[in-house]
Formats: sequence, C-alpha cells, structure tokens
Amino acid sequence: MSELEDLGLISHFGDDATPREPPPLKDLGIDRDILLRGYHEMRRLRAIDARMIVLQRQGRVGFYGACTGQEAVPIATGLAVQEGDWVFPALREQSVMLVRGFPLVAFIAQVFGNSGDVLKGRQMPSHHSGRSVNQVSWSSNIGPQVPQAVGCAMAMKLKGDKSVAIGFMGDGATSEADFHVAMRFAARYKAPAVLVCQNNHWSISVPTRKQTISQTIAVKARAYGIEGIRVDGNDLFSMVQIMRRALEKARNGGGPTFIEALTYRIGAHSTSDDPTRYRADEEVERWKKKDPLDRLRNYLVREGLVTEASDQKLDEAITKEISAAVNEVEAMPPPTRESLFEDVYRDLTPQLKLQQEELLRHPPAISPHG
Ligand SMILES: Cc1ncc(C[n+]2csc(CCOP(=O)(O)OP(=O)(O)O)c2C)c(N)n1
Repeated sequence: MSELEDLGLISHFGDDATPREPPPLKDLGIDRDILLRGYHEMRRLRAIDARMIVLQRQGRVGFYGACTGQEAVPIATGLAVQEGDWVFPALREQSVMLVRGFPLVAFIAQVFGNSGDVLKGRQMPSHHSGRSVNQVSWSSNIGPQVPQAVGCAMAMKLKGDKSVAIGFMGDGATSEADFHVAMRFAARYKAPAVLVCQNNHWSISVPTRKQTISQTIAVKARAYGIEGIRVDGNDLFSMVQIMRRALEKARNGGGPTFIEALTYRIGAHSTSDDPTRYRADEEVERWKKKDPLDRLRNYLVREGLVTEASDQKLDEAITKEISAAVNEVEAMPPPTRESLFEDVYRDLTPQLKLQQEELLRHPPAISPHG
C-alpha cells in the first residue's frame, strides 16, 4: 500500500509523536517562487483577517469570519488550481479568490456590502464570490456547496471541459446529508471533483470527536469508493502537493479525491462567537506551535529566502495595500435604493416599476451616508 493509501497523516513536519523538518528546497518539489508567493499570500491573508475583525469591533462592518490558523489550505488551493477550475467554498476559503487575482478592493467591498459590492449589499457580509475567478458564494447553510461542486464537476465532464470543481466543507458539514449525497454521486459517476474537509476540530462549540466515532474523516471516503487522503492542513508544502495531485487526477479522468486537511481554528468561529466559553486555552496554545505561517516562515528563513528586513518591507507593503483598499471602499456610498429592484427580471415588470416609483417619491429613511 502506498503512503497515500494508508490514511496516515501526510506531512513534511511529521506528527506529534515524531516531528520532522521538511527537506531542503532542492528536494522539496515546489518552486522557490511558488513558496514565496504562498508566503506573501498567507501573510497578507492574516493581516486582512485581523483588520476586518477590528473593523467589525469598531462597528464599521457587520460580520466577519476569519480563517486564522487555517491559511495554508485556501492559499495552497489558490496556488494549485488552473484558470477554468471552480471553487465552492465553505466558511473559510474566500481567500482562494485573492490568490487567483480577484481585486482586494472588490473583495473588501463584499464585507462592507456597499455600492462597490458586486452583489449590491444583498448577501450577508463576508460571503464572498467572484465570477471572474470561478468562485461561488459560500452558503450560510452548512453543506449544500458539496453536492453543488459535484454537480458542477459533472456538467464540465459532460461538456468535455477539462476543468475541475473543488468543494470545501468543515468537519461539521460531514454530519450533514449533503456530504453523503455528494460522495456517493461523485464516486458513482467519477466526477472531476476534489472534495476538501478542513477538519479544524470544532464546529462552533461542538468538537469533532462528538460529530463522529470514525477514527478519521478521511476513512469515510473508502466506503464510497473514493480515495481518501489525510494531510497536514498546517503544512503549505504538503497541501500544495496533494492538491496538485488530486486536481491532475480529476483533470485526467481519474475521478474524485476526498482530502481531510487537519488544522485548527485559532480564533473565534466568527465575530459573533466567544470560544473561551467552550474550549481550553491550552489546546489553542498547543496548536499555535503548529501555526502554518510560522512553519513556512521558519523554513524560508532557514533556506535564506526571508529575513527580518524582508518581512518588515513585506508587512509595510501589505499594510499600505489594505489601508488604501479599506479607505477606498469605506468612501463608497451604499447601493442606490432603486437598485433594490434590479437583477430579478431583465426588464422591470410594470408592477415593480410602480413600486420603484413609489419608493423614490419618499425621502430615504436614513441618509445614504448614515
Ligand atoms: C444546516 C445548518 N445547520 C446549522 C447551522 C449553524 N452553523 C453555522 S456554522 C456551524 C458550524 C460549522 O462547522 P464546520 O462545518 O466544522 O465548519 P467551521 O465553522 O469549523 O469552519 C453551524 C452549526 C447552519 N448554518 N446550517
């Protein structure tokens, strides 16, 4: 049985019992430029999440869900996908869009939900999507994106398109019927899909061990006849390699792969949550020692690719970029009142036209600027 088949943890860092160091760059199998790009994106994402949380605490945006501690999974995905591939995120993969070139201003406008938001403020804040980068909005319901990803994969297969659909889920989503529907269908019809579970050990306040008595989540794939892989989700190197392999397999007609990425949510579930009420600080501290960004940084320092000075320069550029984007977005007015009626019908129906006219006869309840 190969290493990939035995459901052991794939990691360049080993496991808790037998920690390891990743091999030198020349033996790693990932280009230096890809690693540096991944480092930049992970560092930027951590800074974006921190800034959005501050904005929420200041009452400037309504809601935010960070992925602090889980950055390696979405960033590795963004580095591994090809242009036509589709991404169906769960709660913590919005940043794949950024790696694929979605503009930061348009991204932040989806947190503010104002006129800069392509969704005109109609979606819940932070439920990002981007048509230009084939990323579907994450749904607040837990699970439906998994069969949707498989359906999209099947559509591409029927069209003879070589693209792959990636469906993400949290560990909690594997307790939903949608997970089982998607797994059965993907396996039976050999959908060109990669299904990724970010096992971050908690579904809000419910620990993974209460979701399932299976020893791992990856093992569930076997029952459906899908290859299940368990990978260290805090290891950008392994994540890039496993995502590349699964995408290539799907692209070449090899069917779906299920990946359990072992990771940990360092922060709160969302800005509406207080994790100190249900989990121990020691557990968080233990996982902080396996922080994916620290691990990558230590490696790059060891390889002579990153220094204190280069970090300082990078952080200055990131801070400047985020501040400029926030300032630009915050200055945008809310969506116009008349836009409420747009996008349902190509042309407004006579009834909607009347309603729109009536609305506009009345002054706005709140001025556009608050
Ligand atoms: C069908 C459904 N049930 C419950 C909820 C409430 N809820 C929102 S997030 C969440 C936990 C999700 O946990 P998981 O899938 O592990 O993802 P994570 O938040 O850990 O990334 C729950 C139960 C919901 N949104 N949808």
